[in-house]
Amino acid sequence: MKKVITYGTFDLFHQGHANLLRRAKELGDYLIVGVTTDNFDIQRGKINTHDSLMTRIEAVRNSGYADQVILEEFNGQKISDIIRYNVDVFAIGSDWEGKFDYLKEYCQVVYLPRTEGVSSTMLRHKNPLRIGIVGTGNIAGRFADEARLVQHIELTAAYSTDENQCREFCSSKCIEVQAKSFEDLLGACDAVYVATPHFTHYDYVKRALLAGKHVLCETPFVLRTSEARELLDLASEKNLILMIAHKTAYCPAFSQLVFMVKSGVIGKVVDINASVTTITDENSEKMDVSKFGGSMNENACFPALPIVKMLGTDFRQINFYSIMKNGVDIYTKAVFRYDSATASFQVGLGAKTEGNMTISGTKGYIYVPAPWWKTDYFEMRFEDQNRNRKYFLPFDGEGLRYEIRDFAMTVSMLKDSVSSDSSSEESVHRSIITEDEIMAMTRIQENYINETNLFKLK
Ligand code: C2G
Repeated sequence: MKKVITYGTFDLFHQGHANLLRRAKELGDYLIVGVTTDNFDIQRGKINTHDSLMTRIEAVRNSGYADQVILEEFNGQKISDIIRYNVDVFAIGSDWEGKFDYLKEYCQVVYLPRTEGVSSTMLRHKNPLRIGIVGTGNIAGRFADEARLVQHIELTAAYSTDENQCREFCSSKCIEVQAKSFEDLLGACDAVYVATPHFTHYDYVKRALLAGKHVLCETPFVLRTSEARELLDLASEKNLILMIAHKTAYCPAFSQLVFMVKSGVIGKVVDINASVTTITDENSEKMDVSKFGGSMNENACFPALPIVKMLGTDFRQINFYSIMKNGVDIYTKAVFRYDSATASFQVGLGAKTEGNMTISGTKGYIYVPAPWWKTDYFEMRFEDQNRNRKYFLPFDGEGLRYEIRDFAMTVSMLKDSVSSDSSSEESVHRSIITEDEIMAMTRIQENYINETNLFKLK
């Protein structure tokens, strides 16, 4: 029996995929199809997949050409599969011409003609999510660059109160509409990315939601729990997505770390410590007391995330110890008391610490080296060092592509659920950062602003 193998993502399964599988099957008697896992696609830089792995497998099965479907999970697996399944022919589309010649040592390699005029990319481009950006500073620039890598979205407009900065932004990032007002911006998009100074977030987010736009809001979201509650309720009432652009939450390694801790690999968590410090120019707006500057307002949302994710939102007390200068905290240490755990973090704009994170448990601990908020690697450590493990996951570029992808996917899932069941009043969508977690993180900020258990040091 002549065995043929081929691989692919098979996203939004189309005629090109079907033709490829038919031609591959015609090369032998038995066809094995390797479908890429989401993790493998992320690792090889393909972050725009629309369909879930199960949907993609189903589509390959339904084509009727595959005798066996396997998963492709890592680089180099093709060699191992060819040997393991005793494969005679490796087939792939001609867009890969020459790329898999190294497999000729193991079997025959055939590049099959690619079907012109159809591709998953084209299908994904059909109805892109049109995003408008408000605030055109540094973070918006990084966002625009990374958004290019996520294919089912389009940056259609930008708005800033600084007209010159906005003009330059639109021209350098190839954004067509330089909106004259925020209302103009709302008219040119389906969703808004809010990247303005944090004390303006509440107002922009509220106006965007009232206009029926989905929102991705930079961190810190808002500084008052009443504002957070109102905006979350407004989004749910209007059946819109409101997501926080906390890049750490969406990066693959951080998610894996959280799931591992929750599954009990280090036992019960007894303590978490994390720090984020950046030495900042004293004249920067980030140090301006009238603009809610300072280390806590600027940076606390980063270490607050792992604490509320892994210890929960029910902290009993937080003590803050701040070193002040010109009315803002240049360094703050926060110490949390939970019913049966402690946590602490250090944030600074005028002092530097090691930016690592340690999660301590009753069986072992997890260590994430600096900068832990851009997690791509962590270690699980035990008393018996033979059990220690290192985990490496992708974190490409600025890491914003993961949150942008998640936002686009969440909005598209919401749209799908609404169109498939127009009678349902509220559609189901999941969010990586839950409402409770958003409220708890805002409560931490609010406690600080209210000076609850705040000890100001000289
Ligand atoms: N294909 C085709 N015609 C198209 C589109 C795709 O013949 N119009 C072929 C591709 O050449 C590939 C297969 O369909 O052989 C699956 O394509 P993708 O889903 O885009 O997967 P790809 O990223 O090419 O994965 O390990 C993974 C493989 O290396 C290839």
